[in-house]
Amino acid sequence: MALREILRYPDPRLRKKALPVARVDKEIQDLVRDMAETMYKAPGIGLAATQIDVAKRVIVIDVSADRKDLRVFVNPVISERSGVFGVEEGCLSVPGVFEEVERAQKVTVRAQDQHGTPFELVAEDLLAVCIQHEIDHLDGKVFVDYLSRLKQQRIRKKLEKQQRLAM
Ligand code: GNR
Ligand code: NI
Repeated sequence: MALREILRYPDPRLRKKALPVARVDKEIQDLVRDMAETMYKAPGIGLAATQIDVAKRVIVIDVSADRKDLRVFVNPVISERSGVFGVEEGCLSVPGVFEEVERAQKVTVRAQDQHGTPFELVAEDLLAVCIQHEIDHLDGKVFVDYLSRLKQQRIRKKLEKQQRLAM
Protein backbone atom coordinates (compact mmCIF):
# COMPACT_ATOMS: atom_id res chain seq x y z
CA MET A 1 0.00 0.00 0.00
CA ALA A 2 1.18 3.48 -0.71
CA LEU A 3 0.03 7.03 -0.22
CA ARG A 4 -0.23 8.93 -3.49
CA GLU A 5 0.24 12.63 -4.08
CA ILE A 6 -2.98 14.53 -4.79
CA LEU A 7 -2.86 17.00 -7.70
CA ARG A 8 -3.87 20.57 -6.92
CA TYR A 9 -6.08 22.86 -8.97
CA PRO A 10 -5.31 24.43 -11.44
CA ASP A 11 -2.99 21.56 -12.44
CA PRO A 12 -3.75 20.81 -16.13
CA ARG A 13 -3.55 17.06 -15.42
CA LEU A 14 -6.89 17.40 -13.57
CA ARG A 15 -8.40 18.07 -17.04
CA LYS A 16 -7.51 14.67 -18.51
CA LYS A 17 -10.45 12.44 -19.33
CA ALA A 18 -10.11 9.03 -17.69
CA LEU A 19 -10.42 5.86 -19.78
CA PRO A 20 -12.69 2.90 -18.96
CA VAL A 21 -11.11 -0.02 -17.12
CA ALA A 22 -11.15 -3.12 -19.35
CA ARG A 23 -10.59 -5.65 -16.57
CA VAL A 24 -10.51 -5.38 -12.79
CA ASP A 25 -7.17 -7.10 -12.20
CA LYS A 26 -4.48 -6.95 -9.51
CA GLU A 27 -3.21 -3.62 -10.84
CA ILE A 28 -6.66 -2.05 -10.38
CA GLN A 29 -7.03 -3.63 -6.94
CA ASP A 30 -3.67 -2.16 -5.90
CA LEU A 31 -4.77 1.21 -7.26
CA VAL A 32 -8.02 0.99 -5.24
CA ARG A 33 -6.04 0.22 -2.08
CA ASP A 34 -3.73 3.18 -2.60
CA MET A 35 -6.69 5.46 -3.34
CA ALA A 36 -8.53 4.37 -0.19
CA GLU A 37 -5.41 4.90 1.93
CA THR A 38 -4.86 8.33 0.37
CA MET A 39 -8.53 9.32 0.86
CA TYR A 40 -8.64 8.25 4.53
CA LYS A 41 -5.34 9.92 5.30
CA ALA A 42 -6.27 13.22 3.67
CA PRO A 43 -9.00 12.97 5.09
CA GLY A 44 -11.73 13.11 2.47
CA ILE A 45 -15.04 11.42 1.71
CA GLY A 46 -14.12 10.55 -1.87
CA LEU A 47 -11.25 10.34 -4.33
CA ALA A 48 -11.10 9.91 -8.10
CA ALA A 49 -8.08 8.30 -9.82
CA THR A 50 -7.67 11.52 -11.85
CA GLN A 51 -6.66 13.29 -8.64
CA ILE A 52 -3.58 11.08 -8.29
CA ASP A 53 -2.75 11.39 -12.00
CA VAL A 54 -4.12 7.99 -13.04
CA ALA A 55 -6.39 8.28 -16.10
CA LYS A 56 -8.65 5.33 -15.25
CA ARG A 57 -12.34 5.35 -14.35
CA VAL A 58 -11.98 4.41 -10.70
CA ILE A 59 -13.53 6.12 -7.66
CA VAL A 60 -13.49 5.43 -3.93
CA ILE A 61 -16.05 6.93 -1.53
CA ASP A 62 -16.76 6.68 2.20
CA VAL A 63 -19.39 9.07 3.53
CA SER A 64 -19.92 7.11 6.77
CA ALA A 65 -19.23 8.64 10.18
CA ASP A 66 -17.05 5.75 11.36
CA ARG A 67 -15.06 5.59 8.10
CA LYS A 68 -15.61 1.88 7.71
CA ASP A 69 -17.94 1.85 4.69
CA LEU A 70 -15.64 2.00 1.68
CA ARG A 71 -17.42 2.01 -1.66
CA VAL A 72 -15.53 1.33 -4.87
CA PHE A 73 -16.84 2.30 -8.29
CA VAL A 74 -15.06 1.11 -11.42
CA ASN A 75 -16.47 2.49 -14.70
CA PRO A 76 -19.35 4.32 -12.95
CA VAL A 77 -22.23 5.56 -15.10
CA ILE A 78 -25.23 7.51 -13.87
CA SER A 79 -28.38 6.20 -15.55
CA GLU A 80 -30.99 8.28 -13.75
CA ARG A 81 -31.00 11.56 -11.88
CA SER A 82 -33.77 13.42 -10.11
CA GLY A 83 -34.37 16.32 -7.76
CA VAL A 84 -32.09 19.18 -6.86
CA PHE A 85 -29.71 19.22 -3.94
CA GLY A 86 -26.77 21.31 -2.87
CA VAL A 87 -24.20 21.12 -0.13
CA GLU A 88 -21.06 23.13 0.47
CA GLU A 89 -18.56 21.10 -1.47
CA GLY A 90 -14.89 20.83 -0.82
CA CYS A 91 -12.23 19.05 -2.84
CA LEU A 92 -8.88 17.57 -1.89
CA SER A 93 -7.51 19.12 -5.10
CA VAL A 94 -8.83 22.56 -4.09
CA PRO A 95 -7.85 22.79 -0.41
CA GLY A 96 -9.49 25.45 1.75
CA VAL A 97 -12.31 26.25 -0.68
CA PHE A 98 -15.93 25.41 0.13
CA GLU A 99 -18.82 26.42 -2.11
CA GLU A 100 -22.32 25.16 -2.72
CA VAL A 101 -22.96 23.51 -6.09
CA GLU A 102 -26.33 22.49 -7.52
CA ARG A 103 -26.53 18.72 -8.08
CA ALA A 104 -29.15 16.02 -8.52
CA GLN A 105 -30.56 14.91 -5.15
CA LYS A 106 -30.90 11.29 -6.24
CA VAL A 107 -28.91 9.28 -8.77
CA THR A 108 -28.91 5.70 -9.99
CA VAL A 109 -25.36 4.60 -10.70
CA ARG A 110 -24.08 1.45 -12.35
CA ALA A 111 -20.50 0.35 -11.82
CA GLN A 112 -18.26 -2.58 -10.96
CA ASP A 113 -16.81 -3.16 -7.50
CA GLN A 114 -13.19 -4.04 -6.60
CA HIS A 115 -13.83 -7.65 -7.65
CA GLY A 116 -15.19 -6.64 -11.05
CA THR A 117 -18.75 -7.53 -10.04
CA PRO A 118 -21.35 -5.20 -11.58
CA PHE A 119 -23.83 -3.49 -9.27
CA GLU A 120 -26.45 -0.78 -9.34
CA LEU A 121 -26.93 1.70 -6.52
CA VAL A 122 -29.57 4.34 -5.84
CA ALA A 123 -27.90 7.14 -3.87
CA GLU A 124 -29.31 10.28 -2.28
CA ASP A 125 -28.08 13.50 -0.70
CA LEU A 126 -24.39 13.55 0.29
CA LEU A 127 -23.57 10.18 -1.28
CA ALA A 128 -25.30 11.26 -4.50
CA VAL A 129 -23.38 14.55 -4.49
CA CYS A 130 -20.10 12.76 -3.89
CA ILE A 131 -20.71 10.33 -6.77
CA GLN A 132 -21.44 13.26 -9.11
CA HIS A 133 -18.37 15.17 -7.85
CA GLU A 134 -16.10 12.15 -8.43
CA ILE A 135 -17.46 11.27 -11.88
CA ASP A 136 -16.85 14.91 -12.83
CA HIS A 137 -13.17 14.40 -11.90
CA LEU A 138 -13.04 11.38 -14.26
CA ASP A 139 -14.34 13.67 -17.01
CA GLY A 140 -11.73 16.33 -16.25
CA LYS A 141 -14.09 18.58 -14.34
CA VAL A 142 -13.63 20.23 -10.95
CA PHE A 143 -16.42 21.68 -8.78
CA VAL A 144 -15.07 25.21 -9.16
CA ASP A 145 -16.02 25.00 -12.87
CA TYR A 146 -19.63 25.56 -11.72
CA LEU A 147 -18.80 28.83 -9.92
CA SER A 148 -18.71 32.34 -11.39
CA ARG A 149 -15.66 33.37 -13.42
CA LEU A 150 -14.79 35.86 -10.70
CA LYS A 151 -14.80 33.18 -7.98
CA GLN A 152 -12.79 30.83 -10.22
CA GLN A 153 -10.20 33.54 -10.77
CA ARG A 154 -9.92 34.26 -7.03
CA ILE A 155 -9.54 30.57 -6.24
CA ARG A 156 -6.87 30.09 -8.91
CA LYS A 157 -4.89 33.09 -7.62
CA LYS A 158 -5.17 31.90 -4.02
CA LEU A 159 -3.97 28.38 -4.81
CA GLU A 160 -1.17 29.55 -7.11
CA LYS A 161 0.06 31.80 -4.31
CA GLN A 162 -0.11 28.94 -1.78
CA GLN A 163 1.91 26.74 -4.13
CA ARG A 164 4.55 29.45 -4.61
CA LEU A 165 4.90 29.86 -0.86
CA ALA A 166 5.17 26.09 -0.37
CA MET A 167 8.22 25.76 -2.66
O1 GNR B 1 -13.69 15.25 0.94
C1 GNR B 1 -14.52 15.71 0.15
N1 GNR B 1 -15.64 16.28 0.64
C2 GNR B 1 -16.74 16.63 -0.12
C3 GNR B 1 -17.72 17.40 0.47
C4 GNR B 1 -18.84 17.77 -0.24
C5 GNR B 1 -18.98 17.36 -1.55
C6 GNR B 1 -18.01 16.61 -2.16
C7 GNR B 1 -16.89 16.23 -1.45
S1 GNR B 1 -15.68 15.25 -2.20
C8 GNR B 1 -14.26 15.67 -1.31
C9 GNR B 1 -13.09 14.77 -1.67
C10 GNR B 1 -12.69 15.01 -3.10
O2 GNR B 1 -12.07 15.96 -3.48
N2 GNR B 1 -13.12 14.15 -3.97
O3 GNR B 1 -12.86 14.34 -5.27
NI1 NI C 1 -12.71 16.47 -5.55
